[in-house]
Amino acid sequence: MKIIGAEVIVCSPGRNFVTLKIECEGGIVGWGDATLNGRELSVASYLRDHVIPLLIGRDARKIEDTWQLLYRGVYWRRGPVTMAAIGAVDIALWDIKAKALGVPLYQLFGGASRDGVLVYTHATSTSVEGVVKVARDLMAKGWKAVRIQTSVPGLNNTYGVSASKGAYEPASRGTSLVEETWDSRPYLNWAPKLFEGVRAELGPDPILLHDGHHRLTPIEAGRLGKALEPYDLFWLEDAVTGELQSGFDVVRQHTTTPLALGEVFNTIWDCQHLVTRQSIDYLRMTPSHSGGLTPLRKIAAFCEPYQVKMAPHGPSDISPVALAAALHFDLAIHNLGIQEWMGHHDDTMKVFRTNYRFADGMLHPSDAPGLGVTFDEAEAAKYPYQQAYLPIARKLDGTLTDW
Ligand code: EZ4
Ligand code: CO
Repeated sequence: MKIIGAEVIVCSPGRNFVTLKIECEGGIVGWGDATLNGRELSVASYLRDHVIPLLIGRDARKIEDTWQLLYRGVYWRRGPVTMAAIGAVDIALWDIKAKALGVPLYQLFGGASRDGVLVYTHATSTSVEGVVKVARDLMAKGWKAVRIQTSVPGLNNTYGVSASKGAYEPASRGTSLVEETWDSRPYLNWAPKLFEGVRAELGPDPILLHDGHHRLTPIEAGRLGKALEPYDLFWLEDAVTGELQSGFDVVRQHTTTPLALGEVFNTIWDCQHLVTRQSIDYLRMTPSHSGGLTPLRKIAAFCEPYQVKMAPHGPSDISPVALAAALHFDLAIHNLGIQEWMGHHDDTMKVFRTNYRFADGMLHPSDAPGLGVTFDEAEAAKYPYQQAYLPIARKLDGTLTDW
């Protein structure tokens, strides 16, 4: 099963996506997702200029050896651009292998460990009343788990809240960077009141999550986790940046609120200390940004004895191809926590034809062979790439801080 062609397709149906198509002798096609929000073209170049020339003529069945070639065989390892590119190749090769064998991908990972994958989505608003209403509407549609984010009184324009109506979408088109403001004091005062208000309205049953988006210091995060304990969060995500791994040891000393981290990690080395020290509870690494399903399955196995559960990142900037890859992984591994599913723009869903299905708060990847997602190239051509950037954040005195 020789690889006879590979192509990178950049399109912008609602937002930018970088998609890899790999074609084999005999006509089987596999799809991979190489999207890196705000730096899309760098991954497209990495694939087109450096990776695809090495793929042509290789045996598509040799997934492990191809992964080692693209990771270990390059000398310059790791980093988001490299790992997103390798991830796209790896996902596409697993898609091809499962299609060649005529099975849904999860069957190659040991089969289903559960009936479906528990998913959470986002409820965002400017107020407690507003976010309660959004959460109630979601629960009426079957959702069992909801991430709660609101504006922070005293700060204009904060992560997680739409500037316009509709689903939250952080990237904005054009070259003028959106600036958000940040100050930990008003946030630390607000977050416990927010969750007190939400629990008072929604009661104890719904699974509630919250994302701090890397902005606190370890001691601030410890205080927040402690203050949120009465409201039974499923997790507090990205309380502190993951670069300071020992910072999570400090957070742990102060709170029993479960901690999630890792959406920006790309290799096992980013989480080694966190896992072995048991200083996080959920690891947010996802197949596309982590170099594919091959390394992510090894990372899940590494986490298992430490009782750290996998909870892949699933924002709208991860395409339906990588979401489907995550769902096959989630269904099969033993140590699954939860899967994020933010949903996609209607135009995105015209380009990516999916088979995954939602019922009772869970997603199932489908029993179609391979990933179960196809990419409509003619439709994609209607949505050319548009330059777009993620926002930046500044403190009240103008200092640039983590977004
Ligand atoms: O900010 O995917 O948990 N989800 C998130 C996302 C990230 C975006 C960045 O591209 O934190 O909203
Ligand atoms: Co996040």
